Amino acid sequence: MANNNLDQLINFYKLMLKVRIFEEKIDWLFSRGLLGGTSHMCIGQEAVAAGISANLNLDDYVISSHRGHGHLIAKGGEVRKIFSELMGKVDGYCQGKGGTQHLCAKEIGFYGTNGIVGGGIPVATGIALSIKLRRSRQVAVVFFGDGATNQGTFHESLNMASIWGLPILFVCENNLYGMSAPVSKMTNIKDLARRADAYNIKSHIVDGMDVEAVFARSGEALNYIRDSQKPCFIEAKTYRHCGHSKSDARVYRTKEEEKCWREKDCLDVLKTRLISLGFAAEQMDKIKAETEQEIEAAWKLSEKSEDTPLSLGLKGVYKDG
Ligand SMILES: Cc1ncc(C[n+]2csc(CCOP(=O)(O)OP(=O)(O)O)c2C)c(N)n1
Ligand SMILES: [Mg+2]
Repeated sequence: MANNNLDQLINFYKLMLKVRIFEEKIDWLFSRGLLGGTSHMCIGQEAVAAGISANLNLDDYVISSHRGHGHLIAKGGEVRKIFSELMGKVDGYCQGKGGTQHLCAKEIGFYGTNGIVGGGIPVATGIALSIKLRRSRQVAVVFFGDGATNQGTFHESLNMASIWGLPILFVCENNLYGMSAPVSKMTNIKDLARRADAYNIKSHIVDGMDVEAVFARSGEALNYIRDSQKPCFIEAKTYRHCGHSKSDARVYRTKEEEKCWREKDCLDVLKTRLISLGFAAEQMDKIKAETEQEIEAAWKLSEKSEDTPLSLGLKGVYKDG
């Protein structure tokens, strides 16, 4: 991205902040017992969804994982409808019947968060096959974690995408852990992008804390996919600052490690960049205050909306996982 593309950077800042403040609100609601069940936050990983989605058209497809609020908001999802879904309200994306792990918004090309680790990968591969059969220039983008690359679905899908030449971008958000299991103990390779080599799929490794780098690399990858009708793979090195899900004391990692990644936080990296380009800190504070108001207003609206019949959201029947 050209250094002077300030508007694009400001848009990234607004979007990433929106995702973060939305999830902080969810966290707060859980802590007050105002929201039941569980949720998987992407706090720390916002730059991956933001950078990639900025290269997508409305009719391109995004298929997500269990950690999908950021993917949906970046594809144009409405915060009010996500709140409503989590609250078990009729105004939610799935009329309040699905919750956080079954968010779906076909009208904006978002084909679902997914509670099954690796479950979205074959769905995305099927969608990519349909794109190919329809001879359109759309692409399917699927987000999944490091843990998902040990699932059979991952390997089967990469193989099919490669032999059939499917227009799909596989995005591995390597946040170093699958629940409490460090990636270094779960695989014997340093870079998960190497797994794409086994299927002769082109791959890139990108700093997932740097939205500009994610945007540039994924733009290149998506052009390659649209032009060559071949799949591509991105490994984004990232980190979730929060626990795996609602109740996680994070005993499997050190405070020093967490601090080290906090210092590389994607929003802070972007703020520093904006300041270096002459964007005033006061302007950023103003954007933050406006975003907080926007999230609060969305929450209030969804709170007022009607409970869906058979609503599970508020009753907290889901267990952590
Ligand atoms: C097939 C399957 N196995 C196990 C689980 C339980 N589970 C939920 S999330 C998770 C860890 C996934 O790790 P990763 O793919 O790295 O994604 P991250 O949570 O780090 O975003 C596990 C094991 C599940 N939901 N589905
Ligand atoms: Mg992980």
